Amino acid sequence: VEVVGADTDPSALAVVEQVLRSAGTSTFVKITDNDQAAVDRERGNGGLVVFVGGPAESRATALALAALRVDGPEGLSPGGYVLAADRGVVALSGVDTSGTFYAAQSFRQLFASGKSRAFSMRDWPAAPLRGVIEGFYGAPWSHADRLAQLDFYGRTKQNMYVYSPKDDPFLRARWRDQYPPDQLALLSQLVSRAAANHVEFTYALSPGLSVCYSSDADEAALVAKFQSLWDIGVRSFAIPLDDISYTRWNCDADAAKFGTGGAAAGAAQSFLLNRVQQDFIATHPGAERLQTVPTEYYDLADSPYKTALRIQLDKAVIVEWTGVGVIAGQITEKQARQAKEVFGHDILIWDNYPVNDYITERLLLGPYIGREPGVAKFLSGITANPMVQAEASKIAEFTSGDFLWNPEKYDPDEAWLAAIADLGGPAAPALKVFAENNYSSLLVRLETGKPDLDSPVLRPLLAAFWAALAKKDPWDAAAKLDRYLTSMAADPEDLRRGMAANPKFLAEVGPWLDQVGLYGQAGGHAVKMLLAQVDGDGAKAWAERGELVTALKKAQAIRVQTARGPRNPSTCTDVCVPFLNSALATADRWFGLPGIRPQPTTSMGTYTDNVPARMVDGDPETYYWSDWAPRVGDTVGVDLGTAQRVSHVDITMGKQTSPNDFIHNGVLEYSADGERWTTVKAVTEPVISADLPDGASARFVRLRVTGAQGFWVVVREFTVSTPDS
Ligand code: LOG
Repeated sequence: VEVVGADTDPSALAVVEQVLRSAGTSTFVKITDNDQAAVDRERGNGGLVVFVGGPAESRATALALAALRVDGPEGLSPGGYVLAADRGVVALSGVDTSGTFYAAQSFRQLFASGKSRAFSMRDWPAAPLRGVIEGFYGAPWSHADRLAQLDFYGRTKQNMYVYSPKDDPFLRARWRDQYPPDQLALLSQLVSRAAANHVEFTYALSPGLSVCYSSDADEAALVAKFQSLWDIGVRSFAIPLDDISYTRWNCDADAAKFGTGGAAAGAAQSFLLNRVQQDFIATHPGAERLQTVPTEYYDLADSPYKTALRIQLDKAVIVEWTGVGVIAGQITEKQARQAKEVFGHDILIWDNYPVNDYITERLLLGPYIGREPGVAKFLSGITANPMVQAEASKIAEFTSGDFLWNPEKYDPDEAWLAAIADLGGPAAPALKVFAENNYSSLLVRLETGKPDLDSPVLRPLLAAFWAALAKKDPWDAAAKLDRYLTSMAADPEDLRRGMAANPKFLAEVGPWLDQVGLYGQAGGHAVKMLLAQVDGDGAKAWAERGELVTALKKAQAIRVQTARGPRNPSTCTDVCVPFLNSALATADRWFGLPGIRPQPTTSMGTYTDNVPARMVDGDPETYYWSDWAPRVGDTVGVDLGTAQRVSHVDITMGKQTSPNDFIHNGVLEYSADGERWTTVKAVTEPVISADLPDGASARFVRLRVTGAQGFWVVVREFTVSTPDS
């Protein structure tokens, strides 16, 4: 039985009703709280009676709470609620309608856990603004993605979504243009869905690429655009000014009015924002506070620009800040307090996690870490900038949402497991294996001061295996390792079967999933190959070696299309490929095969998919291609894994269609430890063949650039020979 007030939040009721109906044990009855006779009758029937509504929504709920001797939610911060149950009565009461909605979400969670003791809880969020900013570069989320996200925010008690995809033309490139009606209709659906989930939909317009700050026409265009969104129900607005130039004006009028330099830019931006504040926000009762992202959003150093904002920008405007660094490894309470001071405004954090637009070959599926509790408590809140992959972003979003609600009690590992369970459902074990191998990020654990590395479960298993192998007793360790590698190998099938109800997720992660499977397969063969050698079974070891190489090649041939071009996905980063290479090197020594399996090294970037691995693949047709002309000091070379005797180096650079793409002025050098280098000779030609001194021992061999050049660098092969090869 559900007892509701005339003003009880409909979204809260929908959640409660879904829970009660899905329980399916008895019939569901809904009665209004002014029908006291019905309430008494139903209570007499002995069924479960659920009262829903805060003090302003339902009088009966307040009476039910009083009967349970539980205080109401009065005085809790916004979004707070009381949830109590005893002897067949449950009462859900929010300090506001959002609070009642969150009480319903907690009711859902507790009901699912099956616990039925009497209890009462008082719960409220630490951070006022908790949510997500769709603020990345690359393909914007789809409409269906966004609807699913908004429902997800409601379920995880997050209350903010900022609509700010960088590559939506109507937000940046063509910001002045009004939306065509069909697009406005879609936005209108998002706004309603946000409201149903108690999520504030913030519309963010980024005029900075072409705006004339002093222009009346541009201000009018901004306000007109905002008005068109106001008309479909948007009540929260932002004007982000990140990733634009502030040393170059878009119009002469700005130069004349504001002058030049950082202070002028701060003055110009304040001028425009203040006008929008006065002409739009202040004239629209019910509008939320205006938000902006300053052009200097990534540090705490005071500057003429920040000084101008601090003094001239209307205090009502909320300023977003990414922490120290665009991707802040850690954000401390002290930094949060400094940000408030140096920007002189209330601060909302734009947190660049799990965004992957700067590393499109990676998925960031690890937990949210590295932010001190004070960051959530003393600022306006946090919006996390997610990945292009919307469904896959939910893992990190679940954890940041958890942090924002109760940062003092936040445990990233526990939150992460809950996130995996929430997204994976019955397939949670398979999702866990997948996420474990897409785990590392640039964020830094508060407790250890270190970033999480990838593959946290596989890594120790590998270390134990190598140690056991060295002692010639690898069997136990091998069995444990093999079990995990088998779960990786089975992951593509397990996850595709187990999460078939979420085809969007599977489509997003497909190439990464296939790679995890292939690394699992290759790893299994590596273990069997090494064990066969311990057993003295050369034929079996050789067969396993073949399978290993085949799986590894397949893994490295996978391509995913990204906004930065085709990429080979990077899963199990810095763990799987080094393991497989070491296994091959170990095996090949046993086989008495010549050659060393070197790892490529370079300080330069990669042009499209011409990855460094291609200069050590033995195939002169493929090559590594740098994505810029080298600077003095840039290097390219190989890492042999361990220091060993080396005798000769062959390097082929340039290619037919780019014959000048080689290092025109460099030195060839080698080192045993990567610290102290021995020069072999200066080089100026694309093809190099050099003997190394007798007795030379090296782990690293490289070319170091000694003169500036305009040409990029192609390295087809970089080969190091040992005396016995
Ligand atoms: C952009 C953002 C992008 C992110 C990560 C902000 C305020 N702006 O460097 O759109 O997703 O970095 O690449 C950014 O972070 N600029």
